[in-house]
Amino acid sequence: MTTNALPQVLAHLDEQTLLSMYWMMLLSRKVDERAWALHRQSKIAFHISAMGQEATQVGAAFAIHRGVDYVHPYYRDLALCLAVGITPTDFMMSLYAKTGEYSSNARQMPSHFGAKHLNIISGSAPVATQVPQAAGLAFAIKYRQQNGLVDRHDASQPRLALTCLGEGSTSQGEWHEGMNWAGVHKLPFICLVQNNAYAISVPVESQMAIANVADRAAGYGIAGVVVDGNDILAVYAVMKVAVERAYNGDGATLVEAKTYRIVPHSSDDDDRSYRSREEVASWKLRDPILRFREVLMAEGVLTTDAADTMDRRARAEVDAAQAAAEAAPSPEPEDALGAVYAPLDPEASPHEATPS
Ligand SMILES: Cc1ncc(C[n+]2csc(CCOP(=O)(O)OP(=O)(O)O)c2C)c(N)n1
Ligand SMILES: [Mg+2]
Repeated sequence: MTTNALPQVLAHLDEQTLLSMYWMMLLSRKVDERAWALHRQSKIAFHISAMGQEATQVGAAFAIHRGVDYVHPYYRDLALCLAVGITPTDFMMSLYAKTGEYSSNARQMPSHFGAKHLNIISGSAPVATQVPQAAGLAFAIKYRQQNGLVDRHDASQPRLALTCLGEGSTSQGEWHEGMNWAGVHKLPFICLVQNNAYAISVPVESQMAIANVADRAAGYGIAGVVVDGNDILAVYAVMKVAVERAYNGDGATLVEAKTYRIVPHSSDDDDRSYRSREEVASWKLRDPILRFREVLMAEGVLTTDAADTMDRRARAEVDAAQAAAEAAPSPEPEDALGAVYAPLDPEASPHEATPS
């Protein structure tokens, strides 16, 4: 899908929503840029980036019912998770591993997003393990709705599970198991593959013998679609169709967003060893944020002044988030000996248990 979908999608989205989408992409980029700088200043130990993939992630987030649908993200989903409700301060607290950090009280590595109040499920480091877990969640959603089981939310409310991973991770067995399960049980499930052309140093051509990950959808009996992942409105449109399919009980969708990460794999990678500077530069020209900015300006939704103001606001938010994280206390060494997970209330039902 290309920007041919533009008039239709624009008609669907009011100006405020379009500006919110732009804001989320911008905020994610500013948080991301600061994280790289903090790493190079030796203030934080590690960062893994969403830069270049903001259109895919924010487009997807705006298509789902945020906070109600389950999201089982992967490590690169900074923009997706910010759009769902994680704050820049939350993320900075993870980078600095400070006491009170939102996802695990600083026990997880940063970018292992997990927030119960937002229905963001915490993942583990082995790639693709989130896929069968998310398919299992989708199975639970369907089972509980079919059996009228009362949930935290109204059981009659349509709901789905969304998971994300990179194209390289679709070589893992877990991915196939999860996709097959979603197909067999016709689950309210969306798998968003963010195809950024590399799995660390391994180019996609060395990863698979076919052109599109989405072509495999037929093998699982589910819908598959390829979309330009640098075009936020195209991603939003494709995701909306997938969301409606899930809500209507018509089964799962495999969405493949073709995109590119414009920075190294992580703060510990040197991408000069496996890709040319010319290639990276050519993709920077297709930066999804600049592209969306041009669309919004052409449509009269955004002016240069308004864009500059948003830029300054995003920087100020990042400054405040960094200051808050730096001011927060670090864990005591003996905290490492405590419980890995928050203690659960033994009186609560398995579905209602909340950390005490
Ligand atoms: C099972 C497993 N094998 C290897 C790794 C190391 N690893 C971390 S990220 C990554 C590359 C994944 O590439 P891709 O799925 O394309 O996602 P991208 O990072 O490009 O977004 C690898 C090999 C891992 N975390 N888990
Ligand atoms: Mg990749």
